[in-house]
Amino acid sequence: MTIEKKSKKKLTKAQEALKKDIIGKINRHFGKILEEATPQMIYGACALTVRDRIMEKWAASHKEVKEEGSKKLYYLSFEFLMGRLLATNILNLMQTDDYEAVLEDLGYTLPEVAELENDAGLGNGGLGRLAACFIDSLTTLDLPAYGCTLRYEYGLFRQKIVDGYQTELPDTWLEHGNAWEVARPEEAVKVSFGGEVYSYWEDGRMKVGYNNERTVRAVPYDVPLCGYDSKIVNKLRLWGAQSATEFNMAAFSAGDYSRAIEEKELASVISKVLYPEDNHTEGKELRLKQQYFLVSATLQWILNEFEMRNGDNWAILPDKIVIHINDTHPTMAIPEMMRLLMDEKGLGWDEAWEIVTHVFAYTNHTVMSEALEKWPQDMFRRVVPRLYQILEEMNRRLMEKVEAFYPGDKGKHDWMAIFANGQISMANTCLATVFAVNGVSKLHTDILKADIFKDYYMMDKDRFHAITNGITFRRWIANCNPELTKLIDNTIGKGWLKESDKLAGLAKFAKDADFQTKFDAIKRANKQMVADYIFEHNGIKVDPDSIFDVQCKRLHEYKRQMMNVLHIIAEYNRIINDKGYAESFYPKTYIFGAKAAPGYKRAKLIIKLINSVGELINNDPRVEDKIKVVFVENYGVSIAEKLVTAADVSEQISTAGKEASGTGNMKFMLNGAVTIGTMDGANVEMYEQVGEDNIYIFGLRSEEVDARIKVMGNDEVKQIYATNAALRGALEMLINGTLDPDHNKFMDLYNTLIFGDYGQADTYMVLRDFEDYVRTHEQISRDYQDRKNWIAKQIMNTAMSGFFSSDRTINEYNDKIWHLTPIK
Ligand code: 26Q
Repeated sequence: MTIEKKSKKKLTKAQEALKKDIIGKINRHFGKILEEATPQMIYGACALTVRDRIMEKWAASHKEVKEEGSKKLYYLSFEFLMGRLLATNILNLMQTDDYEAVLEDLGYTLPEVAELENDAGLGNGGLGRLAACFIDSLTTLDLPAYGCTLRYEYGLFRQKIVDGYQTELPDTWLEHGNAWEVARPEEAVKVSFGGEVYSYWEDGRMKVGYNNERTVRAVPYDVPLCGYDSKIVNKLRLWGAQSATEFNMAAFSAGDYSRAIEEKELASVISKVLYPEDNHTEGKELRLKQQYFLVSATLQWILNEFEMRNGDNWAILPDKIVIHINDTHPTMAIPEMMRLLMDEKGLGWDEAWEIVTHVFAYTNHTVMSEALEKWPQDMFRRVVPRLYQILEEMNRRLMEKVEAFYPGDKGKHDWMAIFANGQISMANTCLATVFAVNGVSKLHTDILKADIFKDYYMMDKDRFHAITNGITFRRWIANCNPELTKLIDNTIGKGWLKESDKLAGLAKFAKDADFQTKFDAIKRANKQMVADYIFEHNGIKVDPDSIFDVQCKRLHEYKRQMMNVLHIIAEYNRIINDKGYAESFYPKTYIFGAKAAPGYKRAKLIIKLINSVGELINNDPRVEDKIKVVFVENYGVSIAEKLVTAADVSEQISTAGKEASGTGNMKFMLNGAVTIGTMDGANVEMYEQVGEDNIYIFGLRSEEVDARIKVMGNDEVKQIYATNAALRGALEMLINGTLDPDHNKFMDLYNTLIFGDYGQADTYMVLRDFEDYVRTHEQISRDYQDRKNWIAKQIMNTAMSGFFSSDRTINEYNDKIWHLTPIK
C-alpha cells in the first residue's frame, strides 16, 4: 500500500521528542532510515513507541499492585476479540493529538497507519468482543485484572464471497509478528492429557500418579493494556502450545517413539485455530483439549503466584482472587482447581471444596439449547481422566443435595446432574459450584430464573444476578467516530468518556437547530465514507442521501436476517407493481455484514440469498435510485467501527427471547442510529432508556412466542401464507426461478419457514412477525423524511446511551460479584 504525503505544521517540544523516538525505532528495529521506511515499518515503529510507554507504566503499576497485595480478577475466556490496538492504546495514553501531529509531519495520518495493523480476531462475535470491552473498562477503572485466553495461530476465518457464496480463508494475523505481545518463556508450565490414573499412599495420605500421559508445554505471551487516563496497566495473557521437550528423548529411548511424536503433534495443533461456531457446540475432542490446556495452564499460574506471596495459606485464596468463567467454555477450571489443591497441594476434599466454591463466578450468554455445552462421558474420561473422577465425586455430592431439596423427583435429578444420559453438563458443573451466576440483560436473566436454571434458582436465589452488557465508549465512539466525539466535547465538555451518564446532557440539544445541523453533517460524512468503502470493495454506487439500514452480526436463524431479506424482496416487488408506492418511495440502502459458521449450511445459504437478491435489485433499472442491497465481506471489529458510525437504522430483529443481550445494538445507538427491534435482550432496556418515540419496536413478545407455537401451531403459518399476498410473493420468489435458474437452490429456506424441520413451521417467527415488521418499516420511511424530528431521534439515541457503557457494567460486576478495590 502506498500512502500520499501531506503538508506540515510546527511540532511542540514533546512532539519533536516523539518524532525522534519513532525515527529511532525505524533505525534500530528495522535497520532503515526514515526515507526508506515502508508504511508497514512506520506502523511498527509507532507501535513500539506506544508499547514502551505502556511498559513504563506497567512497571510502576505492577509495584503498586504487589505492594498493596490487592485482590485480583482472572477473566477466563476462549475469546478476546480485541481488533486493532494502536489507536485505542494511543487514545488511552491521552496522546492522540501528539501522534496525529507527528505522523502528519512524517507525511502520514494516524487512521491510515492504524489500518495497517491486522485485527486480532480471537473471537466469534458478541461474547469475545464483550471480553475485550471488559478488559478496557476494568483497566480504565483501575481494577486489577488479567484476561486469559489462547494464543490462536489463526483467529476467526477470513470471509471471501465467491459467486455470492461464503468461502473461508485462514486468518494469518501473526504473519508480520505481533507488536503488542511479550513472550514469557520463563513462566511456561506443563499440561498433561490422557493416560491412566493410579493412586498410592505416601506419608499417610493418598497421592495420584499417571502412566502414559501426553504432555505439552504452555508458554504465556502477555499483552499489556492501558486504560483510558488510568493509573494501572493490566494484561491479556495468551497461552501458546509448544512441544514439551523438543524431542522427547526419555520416551524415545524407552522405545516409545510414537508417544514422543504424538506429543509433538498435539503441541502443534492445540492452539492452532479458533473454533468458528457460535451459539452452537459440537463435541470435538480437540476443542475439549483446548479447554483443558487453557484452564490448566492458567490455574497453575494463578496458584503459583498465590503461593509465592501467601505460602500455603490456601484458606485466604477467595480473599485474594476471583476467577470469572465466561460462558461454560472454561468450566474445567473448577475440577482442575480441585485437582491441583488436592493432588498437588495436599488439601482434603472438604477444604478444597470450601475454597473452590468461593472463588468462581459464571456468566451465561445464551438460552438456546444447542449452545449448552455437554461432553460425551467416554471422551471426557479419555482426555482428562483425573478430572472425570473429580466430577464423579462432585456429582455424587450434588445429587445428595438435590435429593434433600427435591426428594424423589427423578426428573429434576437428571435435569440438574453433572452426569446424565452419557454426557457431562458444563452448565450444571458451574451451577453446582459457583458463588455467583449472571445473565447479560434483565430479560435474559428472568428467562434463566424462570426456565433453564429454575431448579437451581429455587435452591439459592441470592447468587443470581442480572448484569446488562455494555461496550467501551473509547473504541465505539471516541476512536471510530472522532468528529462526533469532538462535537459532543464541545457541547457538554469532556467528562462523558469516563462518566457516560453525562451524555444525557445532549438531550436538551436534540431540537437545537445549530446542533442538529452539525450532528447531521457528521452522519452524512460518515455515510459518504461508507459509500466510498462500498464502491471500492463491492463496486456498487450507493447514495449517501438514502436511508442506510444496517444489519451486521453473526449469521443465525434466530437473528432473522431472513426476515430482513424477505422484506426487501417484498418492497422491490411493490415498487415494480405499484406506481403510487414507487413515486413516494424514499431511497434506501440495505447493508448486511455477517459470517456464518462454516458448517452451518442454512446460514451460508442465507448469505447466498442476500447476494442473489442484491444482484437482482442492484441491476434492475426499474428500482435504480430506489433500493440497493450490499453485502460487506469479512465483517469484523474494524469494519464494524466504520458501519456503526454511518447507520440511520439499526436492525436488531431477533426472535424475542433468543438474543441474550446483543451489544451491536448499543454500538449503533451510541453513534446515533435509530433501532428497529424486537423486545429482546438489551433492546428492552434501550427502549426504557430512550423512550418509545425514539425506537421502533415490533413483533411478538418473548412470553408470546412459545404460546403461539403451542396453541396455534402450523395452522397459523398456513393462514398467514394464504392471506398475506406480499409475503407469499416474496417467498415464492425463492423458488420460482427469479433468483436462480435451477429453481431449487433456496428450496431449503422456503421449506423451513413453511413446513419446518421437524414438523414445526416457522420456528423463529419470521412469518408471524412479518406484517408488523413491514408496517414498522413504512413508519420509519415516513418519519425519516421529517428531517428535524428524525435528527432529534438520532441525537436522543446518543444522549440516552450512557447506561450501555461497559464501565457501568464492570462497576456492577464489581459491586455484586468481584469486590475488587481500585488501585490508588
Ligand atoms: C462452544 C463449544 C464449542 C465450540 C464453540 C462454542 C461457542 C463459541 C462461541 C459457543 C458460543 C459462542 C458465543 C456465544 C456468543 O457470542 N453469545 C453472545 O454473547 C453476547 C455477549 O453476552 C450477547 O450479547 C449475545 O446475545 C450472545 O448471543
